[in-house]
Amino acid sequence: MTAASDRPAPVLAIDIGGTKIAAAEIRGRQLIGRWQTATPRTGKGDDLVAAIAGLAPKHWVGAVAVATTGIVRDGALTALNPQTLPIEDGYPLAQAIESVLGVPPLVINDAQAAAWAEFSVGAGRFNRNFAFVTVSTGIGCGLVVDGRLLTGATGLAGHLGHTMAEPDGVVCGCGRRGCLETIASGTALARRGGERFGRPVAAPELFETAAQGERSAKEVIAVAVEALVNAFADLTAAVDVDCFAVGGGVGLAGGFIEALQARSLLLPRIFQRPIVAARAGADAGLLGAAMLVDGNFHQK
Ligand code: BMX
Ligand code: ZN
Repeated sequence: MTAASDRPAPVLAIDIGGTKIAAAEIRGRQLIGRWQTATPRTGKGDDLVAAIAGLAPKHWVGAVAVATTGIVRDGALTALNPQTLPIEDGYPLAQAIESVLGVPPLVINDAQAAAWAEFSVGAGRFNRNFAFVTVSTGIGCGLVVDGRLLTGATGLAGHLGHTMAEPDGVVCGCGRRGCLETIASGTALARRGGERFGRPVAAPELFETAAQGERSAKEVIAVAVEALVNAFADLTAAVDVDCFAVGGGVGLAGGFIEALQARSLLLPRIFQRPIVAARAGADAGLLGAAMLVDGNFHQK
């Protein structure tokens, strides 16, 4: 038996998304407590931090690790797509969290954190060059190249959702036109489905309707699948990815990964890579952030 004092101190992990903030106490790889609240979408970083302070356990934790949607640079958070999370540019998140929790946190992008969990204990554990792609409200991506997580000098590394998919497409929240996120995210599928159906359609309904054989629902999904597969091929050409793991509510919807796999077989062989389901679960961001702080990951 291990004495309590021999066990590693728990890490308080926090995951800030556009709709919810989750917090968990993590010891080793085990979640030993988990709490959740709605994300205050006020545009004020201080309101996010107040919500986090309300969620956090009041007892001592060894370290604090934060995964968040958006670009993280030197502990400061900026929304690339403010429609996903409205916040002031360069909000000093690490500093604000330290002032309420008393511990300087590690702060990292949510998809980058989840990629690290997938790479370490999930679908990417047998690869050295690996991409985790979450297709949810937005499209997030984290890249591991030669065993190292890429965050990028300005935190932008892996933002595959903001690569060009449709030159004449709609303007994305990031300011570019025709980003992948405007075609293949859950938000985009709902918008494009709604345009076809003439009424609001949520992504799950679009999938159900497509499964029943409805043509326009199938077309909307097929366009998203094609755009994603082409983005995967571009990323493979750029950094020679060994394997793609796909997660997120849309990514893990019935038949979606199979559709990506089938479409990728139409690519020239050199660009084809295995596409598999993510395995680290919905809490991969929390887990990955905790693992990074435990492993003394340093961002410059
Ligand atoms: C957006 C961007 C990414 C994020 C991705 C997935 C913002 C606020 N977020 O592309 O940083 O990783 O969404 O985020 O610009 P999710 O909240 O949809 O999982
Ligand atoms: Zn964009």
